[in-house]
This record gives sequence, C-alpha cells and structure tokens, in this order.
Amino acid sequence: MKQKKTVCVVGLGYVGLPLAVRCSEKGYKILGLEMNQRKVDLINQGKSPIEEKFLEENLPKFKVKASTDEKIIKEADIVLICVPTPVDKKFYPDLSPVIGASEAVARNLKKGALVVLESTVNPGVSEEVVKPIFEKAGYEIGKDVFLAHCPERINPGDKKWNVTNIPRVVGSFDAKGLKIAKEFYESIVDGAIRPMKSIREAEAVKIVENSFRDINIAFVNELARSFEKMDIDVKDVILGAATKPFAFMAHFPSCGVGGHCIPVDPYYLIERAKLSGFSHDFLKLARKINNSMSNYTVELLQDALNLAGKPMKNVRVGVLGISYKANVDDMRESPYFKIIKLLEEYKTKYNSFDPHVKNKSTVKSLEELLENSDAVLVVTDHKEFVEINPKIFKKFGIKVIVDGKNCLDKDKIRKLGIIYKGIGR
Ligand code: SAJ
Repeated sequence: MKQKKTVCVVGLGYVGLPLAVRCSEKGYKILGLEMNQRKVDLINQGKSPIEEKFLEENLPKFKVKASTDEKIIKEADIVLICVPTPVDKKFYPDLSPVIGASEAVARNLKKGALVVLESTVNPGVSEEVVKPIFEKAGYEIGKDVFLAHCPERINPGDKKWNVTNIPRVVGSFDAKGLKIAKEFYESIVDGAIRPMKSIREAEAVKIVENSFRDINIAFVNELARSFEKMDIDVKDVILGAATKPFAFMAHFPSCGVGGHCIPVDPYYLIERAKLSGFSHDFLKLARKINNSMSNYTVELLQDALNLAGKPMKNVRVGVLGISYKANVDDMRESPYFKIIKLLEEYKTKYNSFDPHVKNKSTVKSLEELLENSDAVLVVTDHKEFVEINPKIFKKFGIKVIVDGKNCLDKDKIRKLGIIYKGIGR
C-alpha cells in the first residue's frame, strides 16, 4: 500500500514537516504544500527551516518535495492538514488557516481521497467548519472524500518522543474513513493508534491534554505566589511531592506559559462551550493566573532592585532567553515579549540574549550581555544558561538575578552576595 500512495502535507511547520519526512521514510510519495517560499527553498535543498534534531538528522535522508502551488494536491491519495490554529489578540480562536487550507484541498482533491486534519481544534470544527467546505464543493463525505481528525502531538525539543513513536487517536465521520485513517497512521507510527467513537471526541482529546497541562501549571504558579510569602521554596515542595510514585504529576512555576499549544488550546474549548451555554470558569481562571506570571516576574524584579537600592528606570537589565521553552528556537507566545513590554513601560534599559534566537537578541554573546547589565532576568531555561558558573555573574558585577524558570542555583548565587529571586523561591 505504502509504495502506491501519494501523501500531500499542507503546512510544513513544526508538525507538518516531521510528518512529511516520516511518510517519506516509510515509502510514501510525499509532497509538501507550504506558502512560505523561503521554507520551500530550504526544504527542497534538504535543509530544515527550524532547529529540531529529528529534522536536521532525517530531512537530508528522506527528501520532501515542497511547493507553494496548491495544484499538487491533485496528485494526493492522502492529504494531511497541519496548519496553525492561533488565537487573536482577544484570545478568540482564529480558524482562518484551517478554512483556507480546507478550501484549497476541496478545490483540488481527487475523488476517494482521505483528508486528515491534524491541527488542534475544538470539538465541532470538523463537523461545523471543515465538512461543509467539502459538501459545498460537491463532495459526498464517506464516498467522494473521507474526512478524519488525528490531533498532532509534537513536542518540540523532545529527544524521546517524536512523530515516529508518539501514540495517536483518530476519529472520522464514518467507519470506512476511520479504517483507512487508522491504517495510514499505523503504517507510519510505531505507537498505538486509538480509534475514537466520533470525530468530535478525537478533537476533544487534544484540547483536554493541553488544558490539563495549563491548569496544572496554573496550580503551581498560584502555589509559587503563596509560598513566596511563607518563605517556602515551591520547587523543593513540588520535587518532594513528586516522590509519590502515583497520582501526582510534577509541573513547575515560571515567568509564563508560552508556545503554540498550551496557552492557546484552552481558549478553543472555552469559546466553543460558550456557544453551547457552558462557562469553563476553571479553565478561564487558569489562563488568567498563567497570563499574570509575566507581570508577577517584573514585580519580583522591582522588589529585588529596591532591595539593592537600584530603581527600575536607572538600571540595566540583561534578559536571558527569548524562546518559549528550553533548547528550542520557537518564540511563539513566549513570555519574553510581555516582559520586555513591561520593562519598556518602566523605561528600564535592557538587553537580551538567546543563543537559539540570535536574530532577535540585542547583543551577540552572553559576555556582552553581562558586561552591559546590573541585573539579570532569566526567561528561558536553555542548557547554556543553566550551565553558567554563578561566579561569572559576580565577575561581571551583577547585583540582582530574577530566575523566571527557577533553573539557576539559588544557594550558590546568594552565597556570592547576589540578590536572587525565583518564582516561588
Ligand atoms: N511550562 C511551565 N511549567 C511547566 C511546564 C511548562 O511553565 O511545568 C511552560 C513552558 O516554559 C512553556 C509552556 O509552559 O513556556 C509550554 O511548555 P510545554 O512543555 O507544554 O511545551 P509545548 O508548548 O511544546 O507543549 C507540547 C505539547 N504537545 C502538543 O501539543 C502536541 C503538550 O501537549 C505537551 O504536554 C508538551 O509539549 C510536553 O509534554 O512537553
């Protein structure tokens, strides 16, 4: 089956590109539809547009033919839609990429093909948004086209879990669609593929996974703010609780929840449930707590600078990290952007350095940052920062460190006479 089928992946980003490489490795004829010409050119040269070990290792070996021309969809037996599902400034879901991609597929799809939406969407999107696009284009679902949903589970930077082995769930509108979608994913994924009873349940699975993570992070963020007032180190307490081998899953407080999944997905459920007359008060509160952590972090900086007798507006702050999580170059929804906006409001001079995001860094090296700083604010727990010998901070005369990821050695830094504040420690 693999040799005969042609797969077209729509959207060659963090989700689509690894998927395309894996299909190529598994013997499918693979085509990639991508609107960004720079990405298309890089991919056609076998180069990854993003910093991701799996891609850097495999893209040169398992070629993907990328194009900006939607007509390539005409050749596909299987189409995998992997476009972003962001929220707008008011946190309302923005389905325009999904709608645009579905319309492009409906314009070009050959009869009898399978179309799988991998983008994370709230329950109801496949039925209420995607299906009507194909029906309007004259396709009979379950006959001229098979529609399925298999939510993506990519975890950028993860060395163990990737597109080859992460178990998946899949749902469809009809038994045949479910069967062919399950068989396709079983042919490319070494993990189990769980068929769901409906496409709506498959959509709900992913939203639940990521809302689960968001509320658990909000829980420890609230603990951090409480324990800070009780002189309790919340990180130590979480690590203590994590010695319980069951019914506890450690999450850690930080200066903010970034990325294209966790801070976004809950809003898709909140807004869709509202249409059904239900208010997700808990999810909304968790979002509010997590969104407040950037302000809280800057307040900690202000308190620490006051202790050092340095008012915010005359101090030079060195911001360590721009990307949203450790050891990746992805800046989407990173708390960095909220934090520098707050520093600008305080008219605080700052520099930033991120070895994974040099094009956005204001200085070329860690040394240059430290040379031009009185205080340091850690936003991302990159390996390069965790490994800094605290004596380096002393050497450059750093007076205050606010550790937005609780990733530095608090005790060693304090022993050097530097004021250290973490998130809840
Ligand atoms: N974060 C915390 N505290 C934590 C964990 C994360 O503040 O305890 C912050 C991170 O710093 C980051 C944000 O939350 O800013 C998101 O971190 P993440 O580790 O959840 O990373 P993501 O956004 O790459 O999430 C992905 C998700 N995968 C998919 O959506 C397919 C998520 O489902 C995974 O749970 C997560 O990876 C993972 O497990 O690492």
